[in-house]
Amino acid sequence: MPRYNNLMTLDEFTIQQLRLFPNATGELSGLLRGIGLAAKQVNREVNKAALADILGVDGSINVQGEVQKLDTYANEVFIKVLRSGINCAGIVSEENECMMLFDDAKSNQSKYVVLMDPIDGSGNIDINISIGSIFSVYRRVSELGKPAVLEDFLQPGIKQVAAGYVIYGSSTILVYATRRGVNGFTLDNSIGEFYLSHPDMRMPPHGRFYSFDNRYYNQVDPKLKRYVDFCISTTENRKGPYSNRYYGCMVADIHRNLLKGGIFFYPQVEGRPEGKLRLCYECNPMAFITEVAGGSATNGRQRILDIMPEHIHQRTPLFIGSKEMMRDLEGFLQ
Ligand code: AHM
Ligand code: MG
Repeated sequence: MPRYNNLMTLDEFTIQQLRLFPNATGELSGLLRGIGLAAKQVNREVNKAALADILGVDGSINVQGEVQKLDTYANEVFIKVLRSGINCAGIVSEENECMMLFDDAKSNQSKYVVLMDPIDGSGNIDINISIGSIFSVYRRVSELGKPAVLEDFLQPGIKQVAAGYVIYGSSTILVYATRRGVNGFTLDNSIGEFYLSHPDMRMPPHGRFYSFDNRYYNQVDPKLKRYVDFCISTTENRKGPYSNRYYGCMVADIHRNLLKGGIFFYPQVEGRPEGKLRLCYECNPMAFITEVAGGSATNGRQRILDIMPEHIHQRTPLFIGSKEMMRDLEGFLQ
């Protein structure tokens, strides 16, 4: 008998969580089930990408620039699954300039909206290196029964009800956080189920990895340069320099740091005064997961989760990771 016969599926886990709240409606469980289903479909295409002619660019441009075929495919899959369910009033996606409202009687009754980056690390698709999907769930502030409004999506990250990511790596893992904790589920491809494999994830307070694209070293604030110098030096209370790991996929870098401890940063650089990463569907969900797991995340001056977003595709510098490493960094940035 497989030893994981006793393990819980994603569905069983969310339903178990539901039982803890007598007034819960099951909407969040339904939403997570939908996201899990979309992730499995994306995973299937990722696994046969070269065979399914899904590598390369699709010819269109999104708010970031060139779009890969898999970006488009994943975006369509997540939209279809969320639209056909009854637990989501609308979405914001990196791939669509405007919010998308599911304006039908059932969807207008649902209390949640979702923001997502269907594929994070798109540059890795063609070279068979880890990529991810990121999602963020908010309770609407607008009246139920009517279509969602922009304000439902423009809430500070601290208001997230749940946030998560999927990493399509050597195995496919879905990690999601609520205020109660962070849990990871590994996809068993043979039966197409996510099983709880990483219960109650806690980020080590210190680690040995720093993730930063060194090509920007000469473009960043001198204070941050000194921190990078610190990362690669030997100090009294630390045996040796940190290892540099930068996958070009924030999900993969932060997933590793969550498990092993580490720090990731994408600061402001020349020509990118606000950095590259998007506040609402990249930084906020990763900051929420990291904080619930015991780490922290800032833009260099302010906690990411406290930023009041002004527009849905807003960018922000991001510094995120293990608590003690973030404390060291903040000492340099002061
Ligand atoms: P994407 O959503 O278009 O893939 O962009 C986000 C990605 C992050 O995952 C990654 O950390 C960063 O862009 C890499 O950018 P760069 O090549 O500038 O280092
Ligand atoms: Mg993307």
